[in-house]
Amino acid sequence: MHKTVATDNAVTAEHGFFIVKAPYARAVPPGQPNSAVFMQLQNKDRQAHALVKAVSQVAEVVELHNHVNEGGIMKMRQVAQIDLPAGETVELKPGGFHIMLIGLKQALQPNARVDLSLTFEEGTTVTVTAPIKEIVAPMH
Ligand SMILES: [Cu+2]
Repeated sequence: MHKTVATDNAVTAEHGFFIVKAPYARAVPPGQPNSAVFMQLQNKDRQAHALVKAVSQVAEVVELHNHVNEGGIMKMRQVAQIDLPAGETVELKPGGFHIMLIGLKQALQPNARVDLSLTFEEGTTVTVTAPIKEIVAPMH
């Protein structure tokens, strides 16, 4: 069972233990190869889970990323999974965890949408539609 509802400009998708709140993709001009998607991931279960995979038609490759501080410089790196502690909400945001879109097949223009499917370690897949927004922050 999967449902998607739009409330207050924040699209929410829910499936099994997982609620995806307020997903959005970063707008990028034509010719820009990469972008990122952010959201809040809530784990309703009493056990820890993890996001292990994301897929989207808009990019050649989709990776899970985090930012790490290396000698005072923030660098992003791929991670195998994004841990979701029991009962908690983890925020994917600029400068932290994000879903990286690499090799965009199309420009991501404000007010359009990106469809994304998220797969969790126990097998659940949640389909999310993320509005595209302009973001001022310098990092993915
Ligand atoms: Cu990244």
